[in-house]
Amino acid sequence: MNIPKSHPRYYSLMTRHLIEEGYKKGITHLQGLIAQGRGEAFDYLLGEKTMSFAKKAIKAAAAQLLLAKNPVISVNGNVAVLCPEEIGKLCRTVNAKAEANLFYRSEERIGKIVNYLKKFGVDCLGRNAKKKIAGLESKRAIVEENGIYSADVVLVMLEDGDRTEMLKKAGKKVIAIDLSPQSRTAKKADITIVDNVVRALPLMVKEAKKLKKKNKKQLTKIVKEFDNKKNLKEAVSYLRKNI
Ligand code: PTJ
Repeated sequence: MNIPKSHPRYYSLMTRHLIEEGYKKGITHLQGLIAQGRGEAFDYLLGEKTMSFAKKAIKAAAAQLLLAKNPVISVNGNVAVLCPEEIGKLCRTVNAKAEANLFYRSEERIGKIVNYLKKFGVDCLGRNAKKKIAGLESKRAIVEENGIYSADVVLVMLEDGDRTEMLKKAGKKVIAIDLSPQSRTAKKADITIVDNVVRALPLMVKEAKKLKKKNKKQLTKIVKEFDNKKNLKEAVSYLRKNI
């Protein structure tokens, strides 16, 4: 469908079509369309803009990723089609791995995501997932030994559930991008970016490129000074005001 660029909600509509295409390609799960709608409702209240609380979290997240020894970007069916290029850029900037990890896991979908990301220069893990994250009942528990299993920092996007809690129990730092500041994932993560992945990821790449010039001490200070609870409160009160 041809959406005129002058449409006031052009970018939102284009995103919707990316998810639709993702579903037709067998990458995005049918439930991913519902998750997209849920996100859109929050994004509408945010004015479809990256707010100051998100910018603060993006800076802390970029610093945390640069400090990591084995950072991994977890990719689901929505994220794969929404921002494949930015996943590649972020992996290269912070020296991270990408791993396809799905709630509605099927080896067919994992393969499709890995092949799709290859077109964008991303060597995505996920096909050799033989390890399990302890305490997690869902198929998100199935991970690669060299990827999420041994990661010290994991970036999760667009999910609500108990994975963050279990990843933290396994000793990892978790960064989440979630339009809902009240989801379980948002509340449990160490750093939560309340923003749309399509805006947050490019900003994270930009921020990481800037922060690369800083030393370990300076990066640690940025992470330590960030207060996730306070930041989430700011996001909630902003959304309340906008209703
Ligand atoms: O691809 P799979 O098999 O792993 O399935 C993944 C889905 C997306 C179906 C699954 O993670 C899911 O159902 O997610 P939820 O529980 O609906 O949670 C999605 C969360 O992400 C909600 O809090 C939404 O507000 C938020 N969200 C939706 N779209 C975006 C988003 N956050 C950031 N950017 C978005 N574009």
